[in-house]
Amino acid sequence: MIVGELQQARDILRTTQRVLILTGAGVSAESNVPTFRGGGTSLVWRGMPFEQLSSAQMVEANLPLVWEWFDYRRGVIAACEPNAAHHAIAKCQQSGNFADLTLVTQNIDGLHRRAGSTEVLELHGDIWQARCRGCETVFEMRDLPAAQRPPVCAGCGDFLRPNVVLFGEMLPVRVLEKAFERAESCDVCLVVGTSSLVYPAAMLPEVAQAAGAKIVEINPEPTALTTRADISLRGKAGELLPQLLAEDARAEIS
Ligand code: BJW
Ligand code: ZN
Repeated sequence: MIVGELQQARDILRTTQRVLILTGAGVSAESNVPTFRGGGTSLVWRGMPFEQLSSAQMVEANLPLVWEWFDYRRGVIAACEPNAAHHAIAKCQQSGNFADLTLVTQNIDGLHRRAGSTEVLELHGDIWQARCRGCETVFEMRDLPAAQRPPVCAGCGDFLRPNVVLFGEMLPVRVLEKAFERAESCDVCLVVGTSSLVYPAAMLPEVAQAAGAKIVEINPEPTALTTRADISLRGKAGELLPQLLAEDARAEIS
């Protein structure tokens, strides 16, 4: 019964100081950003599965196609606004209700920052940036000529690529280390809108749990994490997160 479980989750959070929130594509679903998986389907573009498009191999094999794919995605995301879930997290960070609140996201859409979250550990990069394949310099997409594909590095002349982490690529080391440090020291790991299938991100709740943290999951569907979670709230992030993170966590849920 969701009301009872929601109350239980709020009770856990009431006595908690250190929280790690891990978000995935589902947190942006109510902003109309398509998820990769869920509902029994997997994202496909021009007949190609996203696992093939968003891969290290495709950057090597067909960089112009990778740019087309990410230009398309940027166009979709540009029309999206942060939703109640992003806002609830940002508000909670700003309220200082928890002594330590770490936000880790697998999302590349930038919607947490747009909602006002200041410290966001972006594990899979940022779709609004490009990076030089040669010298690794990072550029903001808005500073690059939209007509030049692939864009060229002003410093070394090599081609740029989207500054995102594709299958088969390493995650940004400092960001990942920080996320693991926080996972090891949190009391509650709140996992929102992720299928928990992609590693190493999916290891964070496992590490937190091994170190003694409780796991609370929010997802409309069961996931790879559900059986391990202490509480699994079945519902939408935009509906449940504002209730879970409401400042008056002592109030009973009606
Ligand atoms: C809602 C909702 C609502 C809907 N409210 N919820 C260990 C074991 C097995 C494999 C591996 C392993 N370690 C590494 C691997 C390989 C690979 C991997 O994990 N593969 C698995 C899929 C099998 N990992 C990697 O390659 C990673 N790199 C790496 O490990 O480097 C070391 C290495 C180097 C070289 C060789 C070998 C190893 C890199 C992973 C990078 C992932 N990148 C992507 C694409 C980013 C760019 C792009 O956008 O195109 O990141 S893949 C894609 O999946 C994207 C996401 O961030 C990521 C996670 O997806 P997420 O967020 O969970 O979304 P969905 O769509 O899966 O789920 C949405 C959920 O929302 C669903 O559950 C819905 O029900 C729910 N939902 N509405 C709340 N309203
Ligand atoms: Zn360069």
